[in-house]
Amino acid sequence: VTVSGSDREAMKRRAAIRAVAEVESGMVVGLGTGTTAALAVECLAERVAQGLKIRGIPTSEATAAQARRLGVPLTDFSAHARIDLTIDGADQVERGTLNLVKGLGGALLREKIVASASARMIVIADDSKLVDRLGAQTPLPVEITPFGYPVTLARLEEIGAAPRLRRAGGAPFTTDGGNYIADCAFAAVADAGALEARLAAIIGVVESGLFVGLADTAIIGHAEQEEIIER
Ligand code: A5P
Repeated sequence: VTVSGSDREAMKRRAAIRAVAEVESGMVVGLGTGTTAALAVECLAERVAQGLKIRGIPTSEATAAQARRLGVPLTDFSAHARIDLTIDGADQVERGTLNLVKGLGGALLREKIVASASARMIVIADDSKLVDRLGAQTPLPVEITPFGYPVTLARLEEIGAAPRLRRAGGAPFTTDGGNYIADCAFAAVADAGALEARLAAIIGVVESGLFVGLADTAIIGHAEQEEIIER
């Protein structure tokens, strides 16, 4: 069965609409990054135009720009240290645990800080992202410092990560935080928590795109309906 781009878009939108229905007036809302999260920001903007009173904390400059354009009020961690609800996409969602791979969009560091500061995180995705076991479907993005990056890539290689420095038009891709991304190939990830700890222990690694125990709810858009999975 082939799924057209517009079908996939409809699945993402279905998940986004359902997630935004969870937002209540007075909330501080974490705003994710990527094409799916952008649909949630669109839905949220519609509700704000109808009188919903919220403030958003964006996970990227791109999302901040979208929110400003659509009239979603923004705040930051110096004004609000806690987020009530974050809605974000993912590259892989593991069915049993709701552990995630994130970062193909390059925003994993801010996304992880926002998710970790949230009372609740809802991950939204079309059903191509739902997997039984995190693994080789996509690379695992790892944010690394530009300084000494060849050393850090070699250390990633030592733990079997098969890293590739992400590039954009010839030069290394640079994150909002001014760092680089190593896209790491892994086979099936048996113990996401252990792998996350191994990656975090490498000097030069800023953060990995493994999100372990951060998502509380997954809303998966299928062709005909949405599926809600609680952790
Ligand atoms: C951004 O850094 C990523 O973590 C995104 O959440 C992820 O790439 C999903 O993006 P799409 O919704 O565009 O697939």
